[in-house]
Amino acid sequence: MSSPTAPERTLVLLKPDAVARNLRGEVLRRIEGKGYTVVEMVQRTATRDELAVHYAEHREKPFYEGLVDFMLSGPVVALVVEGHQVVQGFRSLAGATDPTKAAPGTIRGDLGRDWGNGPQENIVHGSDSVESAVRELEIWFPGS
Ligand code: IDP
Ligand code: MG
Repeated sequence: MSSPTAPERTLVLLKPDAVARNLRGEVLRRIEGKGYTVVEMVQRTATRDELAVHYAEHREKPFYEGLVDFMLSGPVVALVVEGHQVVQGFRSLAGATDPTKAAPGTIRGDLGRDWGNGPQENIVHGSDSVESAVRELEIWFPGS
């Protein structure tokens, strides 16, 4: 028998494409419909400095500059989402990175597409591990 687990928190970002296309409500509906709890939510434009920290693992990738410019192209909505196994659970809701390949039924599969920039505009960010979530939440919601 498995032992009880503590709830987790993850960072979700509604990227500038989701905000520009008025998909906030649709994405929130899926998160809340799944049963997770939105415990913090703010809409604002990111800074280049915080994106450099947030996307540090991608700094050497060929798509890095384009990704940062896209993330600065308009406001994002940052969410703290809570629930048991929410880190993995939200990644599952979000679907594969490339919205062209993401399965129908997922956020990226249903709402995202290629607009000529490859997999860049894919609606949402979700932390990829509990450790990443702790690190990323401190960037977007310091001290919370
Ligand atoms: P993830 O968001 O599914 O964790 P990562 O590999 O961590 O995917 O990439 C971070 C973000 O960088 C993606 O969500 C997407 O917006 C963008 N991205 C990833 N791969 C590419 C690429 O090959 N070209 C353009 N943008 C990319
Ligand atoms: Mg990632």
